[in-house]
Amino acid sequence: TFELAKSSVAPIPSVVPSLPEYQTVTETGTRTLWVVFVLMTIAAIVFSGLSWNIPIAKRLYHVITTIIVVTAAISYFAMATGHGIAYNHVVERESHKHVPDTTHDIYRQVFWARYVDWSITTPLLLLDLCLLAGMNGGNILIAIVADLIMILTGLFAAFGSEGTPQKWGWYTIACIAYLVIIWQLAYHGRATAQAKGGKVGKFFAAIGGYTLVLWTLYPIIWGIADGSRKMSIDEEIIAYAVLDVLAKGVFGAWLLFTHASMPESNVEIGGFWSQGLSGEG
Ligand code: RET
Repeated sequence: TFELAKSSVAPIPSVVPSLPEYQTVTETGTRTLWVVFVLMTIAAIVFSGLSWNIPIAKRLYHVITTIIVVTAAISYFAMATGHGIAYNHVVERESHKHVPDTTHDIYRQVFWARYVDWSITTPLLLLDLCLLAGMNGGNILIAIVADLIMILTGLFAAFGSEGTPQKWGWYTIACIAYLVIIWQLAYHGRATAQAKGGKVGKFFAAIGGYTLVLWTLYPIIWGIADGSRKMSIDEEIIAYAVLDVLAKGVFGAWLLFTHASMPESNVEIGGFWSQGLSGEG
């Protein structure tokens, strides 16, 4: 019987499978998410307050910019309370000399609530800039659709499997869409803004350049954090938090305060935008 028991013991595997690794948010990340929630809420109150003394027909930038920070506040509330987060299963291959290849399971959190936020807020940020430049409807539509393609293919990239074309394939498609946006703003936007006159041309070049620099940091952070997993979840949260405050809060304040002292930046409201508004200004 002793012999029987001995032979029924499973052989010890030559390669011990390693335990899965979970890459998750910690207290630092959660605290950061709450801070941004508060900042965006304050921005929403300030931006809507700024429209108080402004005739309804001239509030378009205020309306757009307030929706942007309200959306961000909602998305940060979701993420801070643990909503809008899913795990991406990454199978990492480890090859060592003299040892057979082993695989290592990694489960990394993807904050998909960001992409919901971005798919609402980035088209609106672009709308702010396109209206400031006085771009035509066709070019505005191209910029906004390219933006939606960029964000949604970026979401697919975030859930892409490594070792397949999914992750970096989607990332490449998103980057091409981003180039379309840059083309619309830097080429068509700049030209129409300059045609509108000195002040608007200069302001558009300044706020457009600021936007270009900030927006370009998003795919860089994405590549280091989500793409290559060289940043912890907390570091990723902090990087995006800083960028979001600059790209939404500081951008919005700059736009609304400058607009207040620059009548040339008024949107020439026509067609359906002004239905029922004439005479209220
Ligand atoms: C992703 C990954 C795929 C490649 C590219 C990206 C670009 C994202 C951008 C986001 C901008 C967000 C803003 C948020 C609001 O504050 C989706 C990261 C190109 C440009 C401005």
